[in-house]
Amino acid sequence: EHCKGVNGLPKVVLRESRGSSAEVYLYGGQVTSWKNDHGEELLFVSSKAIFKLPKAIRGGIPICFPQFSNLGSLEQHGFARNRVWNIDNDPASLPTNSTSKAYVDLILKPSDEDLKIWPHSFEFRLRVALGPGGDLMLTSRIRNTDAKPFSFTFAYHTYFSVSDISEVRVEGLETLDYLDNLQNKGRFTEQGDAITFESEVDKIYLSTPTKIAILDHEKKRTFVIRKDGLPDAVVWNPWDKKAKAMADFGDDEYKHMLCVEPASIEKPITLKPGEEWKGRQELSAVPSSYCSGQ
Ligand code: TA6
Repeated sequence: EHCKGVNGLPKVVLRESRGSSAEVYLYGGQVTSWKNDHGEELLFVSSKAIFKLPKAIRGGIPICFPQFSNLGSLEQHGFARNRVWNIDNDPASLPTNSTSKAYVDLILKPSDEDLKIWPHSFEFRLRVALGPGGDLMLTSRIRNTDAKPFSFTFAYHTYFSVSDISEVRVEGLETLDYLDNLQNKGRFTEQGDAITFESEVDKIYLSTPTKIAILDHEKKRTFVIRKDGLPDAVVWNPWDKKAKAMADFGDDEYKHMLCVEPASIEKPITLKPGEEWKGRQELSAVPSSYCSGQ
């Protein structure tokens, strides 16, 4: 269903037969809600989020393209999340092999202004789909429609809603190397057991597995991320000081969110003319018997 959201911004609401739902704003192609079949909201969006171009919406799943963070000359996280996308009515452009009926295809192409700051023409097709069990699937297909190669970095900057960050564990990143944004992007190696959170974290884990789990003790719930074409994963929580410094983020909200972001950062993706790259993330939320301190 195509309708109007905050500030009259166009959005699409997806509903799956068993009751799960998702909302995608055409603004930024950004998912801002993913609810399970009990109507529980699984993504974090700040109560102070600004739904007004050109600011990115604080929460949900901002798409970082063609540049992650400040790793280049563009604005922070690139311009894709600050542009209005269109609904892609040319289904022929994407295989309809998706099992779910509840999906929307969006497309972004560079404007003349965009080409001035990033002189590469591309077609970015995003499919957001709800699976039969309420899983949320994002598939990005980026095609080089230019006459010369280009390279880019990419992330699904996913904000998960958690009950209490001090009782959350992340499994799947143990012993991996990471670049620490809080230590001049220096390279370190992660400890041998699950990651827990006591202070600000901003790490780019390298060559990560397909599956990463986020365990929420209080909710007895585990988020499972399955990814494809995205070798890295960013883990970010601003904690109290950085939270206070963000106008579009409540002072205490860091306690109830965690970003785990499937990404391709360490090795930028290069596309020759006509080539297409595909990057997928599939999110599920399953009951888990995790008890903290295990
Ligand atoms: O993903 C982590 C990060 O790069 C942090 O360094 C922090 O800047 C965060 O993204 C949020 O960036 P934003 O531009 O959305 O405020």
